[in-house]
Amino acid sequence: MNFKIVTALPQLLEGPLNHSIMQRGQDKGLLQIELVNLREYGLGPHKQIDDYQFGGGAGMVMMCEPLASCIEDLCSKAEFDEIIYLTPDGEKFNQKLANQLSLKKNIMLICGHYKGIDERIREKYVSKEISIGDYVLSGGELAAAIVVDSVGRLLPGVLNNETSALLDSFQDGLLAPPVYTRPRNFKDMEVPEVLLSGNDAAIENWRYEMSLERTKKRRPDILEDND
Ligand code: 6GU
Repeated sequence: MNFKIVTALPQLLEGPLNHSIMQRGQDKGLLQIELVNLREYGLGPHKQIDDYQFGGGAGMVMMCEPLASCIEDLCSKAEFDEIIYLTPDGEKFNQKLANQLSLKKNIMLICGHYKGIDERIREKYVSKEISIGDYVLSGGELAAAIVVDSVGRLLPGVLNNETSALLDSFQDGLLAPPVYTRPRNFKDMEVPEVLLSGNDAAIENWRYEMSLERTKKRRPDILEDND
């Protein structure tokens, strides 16, 4: 799977996407993540990419021409299944959307800054708009990193143990159960006995009950969404 991430601040994305599981996915050739510096498509000697907004008001808007030439350049080299703009007014990102995106081959992500991008770019090129939650970030880069991480780890072979993604919180509509490792006793707190029993059926049942209880208590909204 290929991600092209259009950004004026590629440095913001170099760290999060080039370590750990995302790095392993890239090393194994299962995942390609390419950062595309929008500045290279900027106008004039200063490579301008933003300008004051029509109608007045504080904050700059990312201009049409640099974005359009960047997007058209990328589209001339590959066919994109989705061109996604990261924006707080987009569709709320969740595990279901991550699962859907993990089935695609080529995805372009566009990161906005300042007041956002010119509306005409959204109309002409963008196929999907995603928000990662009800709060405002300074730009789309951190949101793009979240989308790429959550989608990338779902690709077969990226995680060591493929079943582990299937047991994640949200993947089956429930939060994940609590987990424990050594020591068995930590500051007088014991690991639940059932986990030491060797009884796989009992362990599976306990984990399910804990998931259910935790979901009812913390996120009753996702239980309702399942029906
Ligand atoms: Cl995708 N972008 C920005 N700038 N802020 C956000 C967001 C995205 N999702 C939530 N807040």
